Amino acid sequence: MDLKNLIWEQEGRVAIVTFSRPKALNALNEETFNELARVIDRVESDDTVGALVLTGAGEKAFVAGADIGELQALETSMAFVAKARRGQNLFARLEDLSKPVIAAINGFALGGGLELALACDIRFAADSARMGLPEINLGLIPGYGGTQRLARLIGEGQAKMLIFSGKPVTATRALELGIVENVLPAGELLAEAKKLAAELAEKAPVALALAKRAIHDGLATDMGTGCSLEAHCFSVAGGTEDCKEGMKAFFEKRPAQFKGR
Ligand code: CO8
Repeated sequence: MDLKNLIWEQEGRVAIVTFSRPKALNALNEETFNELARVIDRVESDDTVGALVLTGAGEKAFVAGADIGELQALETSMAFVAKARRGQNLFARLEDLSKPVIAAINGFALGGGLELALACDIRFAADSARMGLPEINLGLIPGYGGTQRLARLIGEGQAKMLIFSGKPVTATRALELGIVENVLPAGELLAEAKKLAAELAEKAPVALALAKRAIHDGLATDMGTGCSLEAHCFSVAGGTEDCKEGMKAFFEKRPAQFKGR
């Protein structure tokens, strides 16, 4: 792909996309958003991609937030709203991808950078990483879904601690809080994220997409409606060729060969 601020690589069925804007610690400017939109389209439509890993270039930052220079240039409240909605819509599309997305947080994930990671399915962090929502220190609040996703993920009180104080937390604390699923030595982070992505990319794609749908949409509703959605997704998975293959392979004591239908 022809990209300036992102690097696209593919290893087998895993796409690895690296945020790379070294002069601004990989901060998200409009150009990066446009490129991320193209990456999301590609991942959704490309059958050779089964999982996506997002990471940051260099050792210092995953993504240090929205580009503060661009925010400074906004003159009206409506311009702030438009920018927030654009980011929210893009991160919603990322979250909505039918394929698993893993954030490999290699350094600072601040503001929009943490909000980006929160829109991923699974977060691995380097032991040296720092995460936070420091917008309050700019006289702002998180605007790319952070107030909503963080509170849902770690609870209202802990989310308020992070958002009100603006203080970043260490990777170990992020693990305790449930912001990340795993903390690894920096040198092993990407390899471990890619390893998990490769494993997930071999699962039955329709079942994986349906599990993701049931979890996401279920969390947005009550238990009864969620269970009803689960039963529906379960029945769709049960009608796939991959389901027949999975059960046949079980009794034949061999690995299943999934085809995505
Ligand atoms: N935007 C633009 N440039 C940045 C950003 C950023 N978010 N972060 C770092 N940079 C630049 C610095 O200006 C600096 O540039 P230069 O070398 O030209 O001076 C370069 O990157 C290196 O940064 P530092 O010299 O500051 O490096 P340090 O090691 O001293 O500090 C930090 C590293 C702690 C990560 C520090 O750079 C920092 O605090 N960065 C800003 C973090 C931040 O506040 N992020 C939140 C931004 S706001 C946001 O994300 C809102 C999201 C919702 C928007 C909704 C739309 C309205």
